[in-house]
Amino acid sequence: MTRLSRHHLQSLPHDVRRPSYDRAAVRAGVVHLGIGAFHRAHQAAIFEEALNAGDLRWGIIAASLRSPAVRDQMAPQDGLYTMLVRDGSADRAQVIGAVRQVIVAPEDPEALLAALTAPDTHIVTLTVTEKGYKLDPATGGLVEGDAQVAADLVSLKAPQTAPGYLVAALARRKKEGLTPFTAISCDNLPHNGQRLRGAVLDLARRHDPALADWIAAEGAFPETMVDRIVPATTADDVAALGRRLGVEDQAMVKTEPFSQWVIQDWFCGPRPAFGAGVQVTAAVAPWEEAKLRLLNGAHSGIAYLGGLAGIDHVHEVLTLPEARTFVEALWDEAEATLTPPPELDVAAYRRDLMARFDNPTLRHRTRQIAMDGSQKLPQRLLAPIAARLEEGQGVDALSLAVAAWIRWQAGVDDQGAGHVVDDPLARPIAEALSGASDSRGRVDAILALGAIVPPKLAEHAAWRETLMKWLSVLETHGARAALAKLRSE
Ligand code: CS2
Repeated sequence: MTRLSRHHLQSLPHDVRRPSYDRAAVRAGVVHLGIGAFHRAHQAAIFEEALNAGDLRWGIIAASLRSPAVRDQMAPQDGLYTMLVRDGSADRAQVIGAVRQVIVAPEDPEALLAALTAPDTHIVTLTVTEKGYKLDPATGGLVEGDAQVAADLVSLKAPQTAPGYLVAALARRKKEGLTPFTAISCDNLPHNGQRLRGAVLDLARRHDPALADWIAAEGAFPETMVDRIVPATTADDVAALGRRLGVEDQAMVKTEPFSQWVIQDWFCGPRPAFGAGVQVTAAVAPWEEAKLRLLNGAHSGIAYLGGLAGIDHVHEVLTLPEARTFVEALWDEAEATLTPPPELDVAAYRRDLMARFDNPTLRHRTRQIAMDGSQKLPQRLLAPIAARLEEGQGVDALSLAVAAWIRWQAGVDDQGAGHVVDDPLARPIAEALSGASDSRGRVDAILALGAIVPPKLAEHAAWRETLMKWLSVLETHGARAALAKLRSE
């Protein structure tokens, strides 16, 4: 089948929305690092609205820091792709034209540095995942033992990491008398702006203290909360869209109607007139914390317990009454640790979340969410557990989710089917677990790892027992029995 390209824009079915602006007149005001499906369904769709509204400064030059896969999907399509919004019954299709170019950074570091240094570039957005910031969770500084960090500490001629690219480009901007860009982290990390700023300043200071001072004084690193569920696209999705469009779109993304972006009001240059779904505000942290602990915390719990029960998709896990009770119990526990923003009606938010998880047409895989647990657990589950323990409150539902993550590390589900543990710490975790012979030993081994569970929490004797109790139920009776036990308690 022919690939989607600019030649097809006029002949697509009438109900497909497409760019209403002249793509040739667009300037690239945004450089994005880490062009995965999430960027294409979230920030790119938002900059597309600015373009559709006639402000042509907000085209995107995007980069992959690792593989050529997305460039190879998008380049033959003139950067065009379809965003399919699935509400559970009908689908809405929109072709997005905001992405002007995709650079594969390891192939052409100079091209990415040139884009970051261009006077037209006002905003740099990042979705490089939790691990892409190269920060040590314990110290908050750059991970010293990482080979790419080590390379960037020696030279920034061909940077290896996201902070490396930002520092190298900011050095050039300073030299050329340009202003910095606003660097916006769009990853699910608490205080993501502060973390990005910390990584950039740490690296800059080690190369040139004056550069670090300039970035600290002139740069902007707003905190953000990003929210939209974007499951990985499957071959079936591409085939079905091809039948609908009459052309093949290998870069399509599928997502839900909901989209939210809360951005701290801290820009050092121009920004678009953001429309619906974007809030620019002074305080992002309460939004971020509520979203991480309610949405993402429940997601991780559903992923590990559902995955162990051999269930492939989030909405299928939630057909089990005991899984719904678990999610509500986890939310009861997590909610009590929040100071939600005054505009957030938590009861309504929880209802809406359950409906979003129930969306049967999204087909969000439990295995996708199970990835990188070591990077996700601290902010999603361990932080609310620590807060509750400090108040002497129970933590059964949150701890069941953590125990399920430990159980997941064994690489087999309750039926004996194998899975790959996809996690940057998979090796040290496996090594730690290999010496343990029972549930207690496995809990002790994980708690001793340091890199994941904060020491103070790891030393909490009563919590250790709770974790042990749930891991033992999971290992002896399986995830469904554990969910039933939580329900009956
Ligand atoms: C998910 C998130 O994969 C995961 O870890 O929890 O990607 C989630 O879908 C988004 O944060 C929703 O905004």
